Amino acid sequence: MTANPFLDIHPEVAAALAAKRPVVALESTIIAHGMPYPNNVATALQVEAEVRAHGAVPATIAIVQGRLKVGLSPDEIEQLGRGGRDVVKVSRRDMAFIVAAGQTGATTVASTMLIAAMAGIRVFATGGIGGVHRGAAQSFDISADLLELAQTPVAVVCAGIKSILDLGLTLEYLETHGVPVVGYQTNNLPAFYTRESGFKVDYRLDTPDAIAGAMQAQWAMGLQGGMVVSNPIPEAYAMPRATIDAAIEQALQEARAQGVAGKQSTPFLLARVSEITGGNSLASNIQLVLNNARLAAGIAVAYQQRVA
Ligand code: PSU
Ligand code: MN
Repeated sequence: MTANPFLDIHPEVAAALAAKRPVVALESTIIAHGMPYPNNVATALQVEAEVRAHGAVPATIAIVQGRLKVGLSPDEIEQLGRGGRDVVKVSRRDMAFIVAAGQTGATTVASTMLIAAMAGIRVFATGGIGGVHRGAAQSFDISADLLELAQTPVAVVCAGIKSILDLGLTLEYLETHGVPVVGYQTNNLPAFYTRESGFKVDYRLDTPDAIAGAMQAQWAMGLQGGMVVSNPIPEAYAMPRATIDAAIEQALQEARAQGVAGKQSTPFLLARVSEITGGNSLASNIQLVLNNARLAAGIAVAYQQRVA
């Protein structure tokens, strides 16, 4: 790989990568835009601890003063969390401009994957990925996360696809672009707060090593994209489908009424759903991210054993 003049890999992460030890990438839009302060900061630190407890080194990714940071200090996480919605949300198309201006930004799944791949990290844990929005036939609102999954070799562990999105269209889009959707110990596509969505995954795999085996095969034969690893929320934290569906309907209606579009649309919907459902959804959100961090660490460990 050619040296990237904008990449700053934290010494601990760099040492792990050099020694071929497992590393898990983590995103920062979930910190700045996905949860309220101070829960966002506490959760981000807990997620890092969970990755460590399961044998991998965490690398939380963001852009800080124009640098692509792979691995943040607790102070940097605090800044992103405190900044909240004032922090710029950076997807692939925004990266060059934020870097050139020396600004700070929170990275989405798309830009986190991209920066992880630049650093040589293959496994990434988050809460939910972006997708095809409801009404996309009119709005054309399709997350850049999906096209990143089509071209960047990182496995993204998530709790499925939040039903603010059109799950059926998201699956069709992923299929078109050659992105596999794996279910961890399930045939059902989870929908973030719920363990089932009514849709199926493409492949059920029951162990971290089986997932690592698919990753190894995909990349060893030169296929370029990533994969979605969907991990259902633990039963004890799953939410009643009706509660979530009602909140999502209300949030979608408000978004339409206010003409919310473009990059504002996902953060608006996420914030409104969490405000409408209150503390319950926050607790669920935190638990599913921790659950994904554990699985991602297990996959990273298994993958490194295979490629070592
Ligand atoms: N979905 C969630 N929680 C999130 C996001 C999506 O359930 O925090 C964030 C992720 O950072 C994701 C981004 O990459 O929103 C997608 O935004 P957009 O739809 O504008 O691409
Ligand atoms: Mn969008």
